[in-house]
Amino acid sequence: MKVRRQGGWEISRISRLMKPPIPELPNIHDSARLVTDRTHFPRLEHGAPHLVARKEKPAEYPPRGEVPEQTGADYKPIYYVSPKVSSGPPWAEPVDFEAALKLRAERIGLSTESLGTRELARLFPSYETPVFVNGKPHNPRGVTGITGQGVLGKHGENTAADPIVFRRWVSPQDGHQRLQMIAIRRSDNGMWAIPGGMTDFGESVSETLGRELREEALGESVTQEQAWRFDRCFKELFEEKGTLVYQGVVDDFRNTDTYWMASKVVMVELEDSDAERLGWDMSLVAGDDATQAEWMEVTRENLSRMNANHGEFVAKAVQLWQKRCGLVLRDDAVIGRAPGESESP
Ligand code: RP5
Repeated sequence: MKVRRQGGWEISRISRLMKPPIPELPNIHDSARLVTDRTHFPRLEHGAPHLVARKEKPAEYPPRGEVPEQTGADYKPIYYVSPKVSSGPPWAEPVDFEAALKLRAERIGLSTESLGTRELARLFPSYETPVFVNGKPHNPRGVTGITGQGVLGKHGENTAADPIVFRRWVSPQDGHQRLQMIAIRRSDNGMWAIPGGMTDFGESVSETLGRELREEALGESVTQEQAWRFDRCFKELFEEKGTLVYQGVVDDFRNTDTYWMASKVVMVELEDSDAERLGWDMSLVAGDDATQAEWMEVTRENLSRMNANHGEFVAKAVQLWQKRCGLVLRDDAVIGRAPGESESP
């Protein structure tokens, strides 16, 4: 019942009229919920040691050195810089730390003479408490068995933004209303992930959120003109309705002791009216460095298989979503009510 018009999708009035009615919501006990208000996320606490970045790695990295249990024990990290980075692509800083430092300092008009921790923190900003060893930024989540740039473009923290986009969807199979999210499959490690990406120089976080969402989950299906419209509308959507879920270091498989990923994670629930504003029928097409894009059900099982600590980002987003709408989510993505909760207006 969708009407495809040239250069874009349009949701027809008929498809809206034919939308299945919202089913009666089941009662969901605490024991069956994905998260409750009391669920903690220890790995999202700033400074907590990484798990993924100590055992996983891109195929081109050498094996990670052993990370000792106790601090002060013998530790021999392996140094690795990818040829993708050392060949000097526009997205990477010079591998030489002093050269990169000089470039950053020049950009903000800072002298490189006698740099203290305050100046270094300005030059190498971090979402977490910065750690400098001999004037160089170090991963605030501790050691990883690898030092050197790996495949990351920036010295110290490499900043990304992650958009969590939810929608409610009535399953034609069982008539339950379920929570879904936009997920992509990454081409580098084959894992399902939030469609996030690096913040370009001079770009605001809400711009990155919208642009990455469009590039990775709408792919080549949009014209240049539509791309501009999407980017503008998504940016507005995140600014108007977005809820901050997390801001800090990401437990990413590319991280090293001195180069690491961090992100600002923002959640938004997409309604039909938002899709209409975007002129979008909510269909997804993988693009950029994604091999698949899907509306994935927010189940415990799906979250446990996500890239980095994205499953925890989404679980925390669900916690905030529940508080906001007064509904609860079962661990198989079914939306319901806590027993004893009355119908919300
Ligand atoms: C993750 O890598 C972030 O959470 C974000 O989703 C992603 C950004 O890297 P690219 O997808 O741009 O490689 O750590």
